[in-house]
Amino acid sequence: MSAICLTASGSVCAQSLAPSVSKVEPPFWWAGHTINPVRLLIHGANFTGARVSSANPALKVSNVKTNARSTYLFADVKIASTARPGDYPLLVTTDSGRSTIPFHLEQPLDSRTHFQGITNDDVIYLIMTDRFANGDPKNDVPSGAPAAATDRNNPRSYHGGDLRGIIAHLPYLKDLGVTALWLTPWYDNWNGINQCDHPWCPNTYYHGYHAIDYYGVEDRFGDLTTLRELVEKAHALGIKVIQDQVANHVGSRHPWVTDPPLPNWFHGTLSQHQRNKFRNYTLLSPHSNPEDFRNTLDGWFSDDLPDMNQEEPEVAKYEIQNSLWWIGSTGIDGIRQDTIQYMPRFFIRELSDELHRQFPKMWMVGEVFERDAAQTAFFIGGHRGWDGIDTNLDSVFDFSLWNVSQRVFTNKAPMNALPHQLKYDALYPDPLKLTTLANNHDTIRFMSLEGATLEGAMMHLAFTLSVRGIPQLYSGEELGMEGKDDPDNRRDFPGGFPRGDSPDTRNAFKREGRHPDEQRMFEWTQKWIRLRLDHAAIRDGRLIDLYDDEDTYVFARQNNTETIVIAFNRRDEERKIKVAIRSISIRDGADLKVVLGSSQTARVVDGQATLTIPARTAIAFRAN
Ligand SMILES: [Ca+2]
Ligand SMILES: [Ca+2]
Ligand SMILES: [Ca+2]
Repeated sequence: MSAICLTASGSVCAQSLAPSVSKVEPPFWWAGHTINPVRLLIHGANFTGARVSSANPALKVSNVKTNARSTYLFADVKIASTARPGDYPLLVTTDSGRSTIPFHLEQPLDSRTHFQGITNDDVIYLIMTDRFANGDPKNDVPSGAPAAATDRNNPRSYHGGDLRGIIAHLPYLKDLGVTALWLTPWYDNWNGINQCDHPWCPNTYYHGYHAIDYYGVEDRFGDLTTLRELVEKAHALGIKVIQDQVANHVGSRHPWVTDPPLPNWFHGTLSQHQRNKFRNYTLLSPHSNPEDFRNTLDGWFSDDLPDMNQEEPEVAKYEIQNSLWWIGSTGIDGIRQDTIQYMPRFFIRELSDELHRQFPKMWMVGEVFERDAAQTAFFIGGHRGWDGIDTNLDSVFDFSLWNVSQRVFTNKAPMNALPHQLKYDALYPDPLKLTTLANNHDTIRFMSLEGATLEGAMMHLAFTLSVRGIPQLYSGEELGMEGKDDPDNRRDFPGGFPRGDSPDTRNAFKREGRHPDEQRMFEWTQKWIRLRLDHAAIRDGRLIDLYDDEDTYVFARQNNTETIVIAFNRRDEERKIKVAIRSISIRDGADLKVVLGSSQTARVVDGQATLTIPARTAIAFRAN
């Protein structure tokens, strides 16, 4: 935006001296918000000695600060609780002139239909927006972007998927049965083609993890209006939306990198910073030396991911407001917080607390990508760590159980490695709160693991959907899609890209477009989701181990009204397994009837039931 600069006497001032405003963050806020005053970060020029005022008495400005280069202005804006939605421009004045700071207040979204949080009643489905469906070819190559950055034949290029494509396929997701969508970051990323000396270059930021604008929607994906439409239409179908937020770092093309709001905005600079050595254990251990500990917190995730300095209160404030702004302006229900362990624990707590203060049901899951449950447990909320901090974080992904399940169902570990892993639930204040992932966009797809079979993939999925926790699936796994390491694990969803140079020849969003194995996997996924949604015992009941050996695992999910018994057999032949069902208070004469799979009813006799479990499958029984 541009503004005419006038001197105090009313004449047009010299542009080089007068203040000018190019960006206001956040661009709007709400009256009656728990964060009040809101702190604005205003980008522009010539802010030396700036004074900021509001013509409207409903807003009061204080605590104004400029950076040394006079390119950034910080200002607190206190909003009267009675202020109506509308435009509330502020005025920045220096001895050389004045300029307008655009700002407005919005009507808050209805908290009865937005900000619902994620619970054990949900099944989360991860979508990588660029790779799911292209609903709007007009945004495939934004103006000024190199044409070569969009190329479906290059796994590191943009492929054209967008928010409109997700909206178009909401009925598919509803039919599958998932109740929440986690979308990879929709912050605006740089549109160009990145060159570097690493094997992953040239590349683009199609994945969205290199923000250049924390308040912008990626122009290849859509805009804020489309995003709001997506949330509303998803909600209308009973599907929640989870935003992927990245407070740990921004992209190296962010304007802050050459012109930071404060000298300590980042940990280091583009030319002078530590690279993260990923000695992640130092974040957990009480015995770490400060140098290694700080490197893991402050080191850059890669040379093109500048690390935000949350120890600077202005940075922490900016990021917390940004997180709340996205929730308030779109009505989303949850947050997946990227690389959360590389941020100070006090900041995780502050962010969690502020989210819940404004949106009591809000839910945030942190990515602590560790196969060691002690490390993931350290970051979940509900208990204090040795450092005295309770992060109050709602959930973490259960990478350790995911890892064991993949090994078990590709025959690299015995079946009873599952209950042996689950014993570490003792480390969590409430294991039901874990997010149990089947896979994600950073991991090899199940069908591309060594030793993978379709039956193995089916058992892995059934396990993820029936064990304790909030299950999270990755788009494409419901078709048994293949894909090795990044970016191969981010192949396009077949049928999402029906136009362009190399249009899809089939549409796997529809039954007739799926191969027989894909259809088998799809129906299986649908059934296990349905089973979970139909039985509260699977969603939030106790998990009780009933039987385990090398090839078989049987457990119950039990609440006060029902008991569901889930049995896995990975052998090539049917097994008959005697289970001490009395131990879960199921009386003699009761029947264990099959509710998913094919087997026969098992009658409880002398406190025991003999379950018939067919070869290489999972089966679910209901007691009574
Ligand atoms: Ca597109
Ligand atoms: Ca962009
Ligand atoms: Ca960090």
